[in-house]
Amino acid sequence: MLLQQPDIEAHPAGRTCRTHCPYCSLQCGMTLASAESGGWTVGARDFPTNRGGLCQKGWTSTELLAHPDRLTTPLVRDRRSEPFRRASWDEAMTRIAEAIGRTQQRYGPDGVGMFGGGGLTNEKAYALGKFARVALRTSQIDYNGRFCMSSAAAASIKAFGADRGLPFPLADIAGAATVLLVGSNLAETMPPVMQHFQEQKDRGGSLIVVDPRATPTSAASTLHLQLTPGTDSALANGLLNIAIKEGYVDQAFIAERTIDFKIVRRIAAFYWPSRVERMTGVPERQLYQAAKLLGKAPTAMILTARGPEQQSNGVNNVLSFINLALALGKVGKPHCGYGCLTGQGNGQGGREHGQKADQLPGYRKLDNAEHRRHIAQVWGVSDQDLPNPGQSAYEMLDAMGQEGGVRALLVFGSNLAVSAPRAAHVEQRLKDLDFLAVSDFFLSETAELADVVLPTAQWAEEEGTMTNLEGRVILRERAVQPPSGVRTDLEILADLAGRLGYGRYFPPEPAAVFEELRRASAGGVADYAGVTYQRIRDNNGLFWPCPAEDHPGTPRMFLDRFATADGRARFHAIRFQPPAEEPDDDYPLYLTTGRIMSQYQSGTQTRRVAALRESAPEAFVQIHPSMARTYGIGEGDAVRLRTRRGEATLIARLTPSIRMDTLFAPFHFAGSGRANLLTNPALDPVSRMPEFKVCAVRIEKGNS
Ligand SMILES: Nc1nc2c(c(=O)[nH]1)N[C@H]1C(S)=C(S)[C@@H](COP(=O)(O)OP(=O)(O)OC[C@H]3O[C@@H](n4cnc5c(=O)[nH]c(N)nc54)[C@H](O)[C@@H]3O)O[C@H]1N2
Ligand SMILES: Nc1nc2c(c(=O)[nH]1)N[C@H]1C(S)=C(S)[C@@H](COP(=O)(O)OP(=O)(O)OC[C@H]3O[C@@H](n4cnc5c(=O)[nH]c(N)nc54)[C@H](O)[C@@H]3O)O[C@H]1N2
Ligand code: SF4
Ligand SMILES: [Mo]
Repeated sequence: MLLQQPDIEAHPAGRTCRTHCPYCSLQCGMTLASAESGGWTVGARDFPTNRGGLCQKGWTSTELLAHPDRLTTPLVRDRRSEPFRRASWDEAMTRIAEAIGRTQQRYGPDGVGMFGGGGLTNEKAYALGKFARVALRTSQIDYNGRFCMSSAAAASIKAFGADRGLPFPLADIAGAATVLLVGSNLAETMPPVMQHFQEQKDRGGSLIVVDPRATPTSAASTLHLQLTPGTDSALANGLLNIAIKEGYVDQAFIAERTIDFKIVRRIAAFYWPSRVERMTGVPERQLYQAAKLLGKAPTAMILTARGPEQQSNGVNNVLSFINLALALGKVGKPHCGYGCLTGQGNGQGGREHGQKADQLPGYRKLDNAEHRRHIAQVWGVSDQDLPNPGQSAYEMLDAMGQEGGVRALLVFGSNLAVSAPRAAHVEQRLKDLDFLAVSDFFLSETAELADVVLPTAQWAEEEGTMTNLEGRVILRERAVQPPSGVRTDLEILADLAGRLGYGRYFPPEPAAVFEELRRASAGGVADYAGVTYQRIRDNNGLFWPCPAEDHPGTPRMFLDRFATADGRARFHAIRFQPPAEEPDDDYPLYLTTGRIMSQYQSGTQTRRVAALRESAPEAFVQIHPSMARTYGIGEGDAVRLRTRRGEATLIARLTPSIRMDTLFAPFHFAGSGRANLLTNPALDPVSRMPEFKVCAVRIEKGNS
């Protein structure tokens, strides 16, 4: 056994701490109570989002605190062919500081890159972005949110002038007469949120689900549109065509609060229902039914998730649904609106405070002179010294170790070897690096490739703020002592900054970082100036923008005006474009990828929880029984999937819930079952989002 058992210093038995779940963006309220027998028990809390509910992942989350695989000492090695050996913090940090110095001397500041995560607290995301710009002076920093909601974020900024995933609280859903849920499997990805949809249903509301698969979410719907993967904007334009024809559009709203409807109207004319049926596979009758449910409803919401967003046309897909919401006049009014269902624990806050390649804190822009000046002044540096925007996540990974690319990489909060598209290529690029350091609490598949691994604290062992999918800033309280030998990411950054001569810029305490973040974000789009830890405790969180300590926060945005210069929302002319790759003779099926209930993301955490592993132990692919018969494939057979990127071996699961022409594989598993060995890194031109949701695939039985 490489690693020692951690010795968790228990708090007095009976102590209960109010906190939030470590995983997804619902950030369910939970309590942790120290048990007589040692360890901690999880309780659900009546927080406005989860109302006393938790999913299986939340209930089992404390199992990882004292897990035998837990890293409790830094690991180093001289050569990647050698096994790791334990090292002191001083040795590990010295190695990293020296590697940074060596690399930057040879290749300049941009020779060193950083990769962050949407699971990091606001304090960490802020510190990471500042560390890159101030201590490393590199432009090369991006994060896994690029793979998550970046298309929806870009679309919201284009249409509304600002991006807050949901511009209204979840509780508003219950009051919407119709909800159109596009490419989201909430019943598995955020189970407790279904309470809000149940309440909506109980009040007589309708739910329309758009997904190529029948899912537990579509099972709760009034109408399921089972479209062909990658045809979302054709569907949205088709619904708009009917809405215009049937007189559902809100002319007064369009005239008062929007611009550019005329061009969109002209484009919608080309998407008559029978044509859209041919393009999307959704029957005309269902198109009319959906348009009517939306058009006649006094209030309606359109919500998107990764289905339409993780495509090379992701931004346009989202814009086409925003067009529909605007045309119906269902935005910027109570119980109405467009929203993106952000995914990671801090998927919202993680995209606001500077770990993105083009961004500064407060949702400011690195290429805006005024924004640069403000942040430079808060940081106490010269704006001349701030680098320019760098490469997006996949572009940075693709260039690693190559001419002009990053040569040394520091990773905080992402497991790229499993979760990045075209994973075998990314794995090779990670190996091409001169130096890789990873901070994690387990030896993830990415950490396994590193030169230095730093053991970091888990969620319950440090405090920090997260911003949930509603834009509500919440506080995760520290409930447990970290095992001895473990440091927080902020402590790691502070130590490293000290070694690079920038120690005074990087306090290790979350509260001190948050105070600075408040000042840095002041006056920005995502303004946290009025948020304090105490106010969060007293108010069940605070919604940004919250510009002053006497400001109540902003649960609902866009009620009077949009965040554009003239206050009006923009329509965008969107023509349907097919995905980058479509089925052909060699690769005759669509492959789409996503999530299942009991695993989380790259699985570093959830594959280590016994109950979760038992319920989803191995990589599998869903295939329609008729299609399986064609290939002679039976339930439980090992099958090989091939795409132009590579091949993967998975177990066949036969289910009539999937379209005949489509396969679905979850991406949570490592090794030869990795879905990302297959996925296409074709990028959206605006958001630089890879096309995780559509590619062309061939299936073969067994290992033949
Ligand atoms: N259990 C669990 N929960 C999670 C996570 C997890 O890993 N596990 N991760 C969290 C994170 S980071 C995120 S981003 C969210 C994601 O949450 P979701 O977006 O709900 O999850 P996905 O399974 O990625 O995709 C949703 C649906 O999109 C459908 N889809 C596939 N192709 C298309 C298409 O072309 N068009 C349309 N309209 N739909 C399509 C899929 O069939 C799938 O059911 O979940 C969060 N919650
Ligand atoms: N094929 C396919 N691929 C996908 C997707 C898909 O739908 N299909 N979805 C994409 C999406 S939406 C996302 S969000 C990404 C997610 O994929 P990843 O970026 O790999 O996300 P995680 O698996 O959550 O990785 C987080 C890692 O950091 C560690 N970690 C967690 N918290 C902390 C912390 O506070 N500090 C440090 N230092 N480490 C921490 C965890 O142990 C884990 O190893 O995957 C993307 N990849
Ligand atoms: S829904 Fe998300 S936040 Fe809630 S318990 Fe499950 S994983 Fe945790
Ligand atoms: Mo995500």
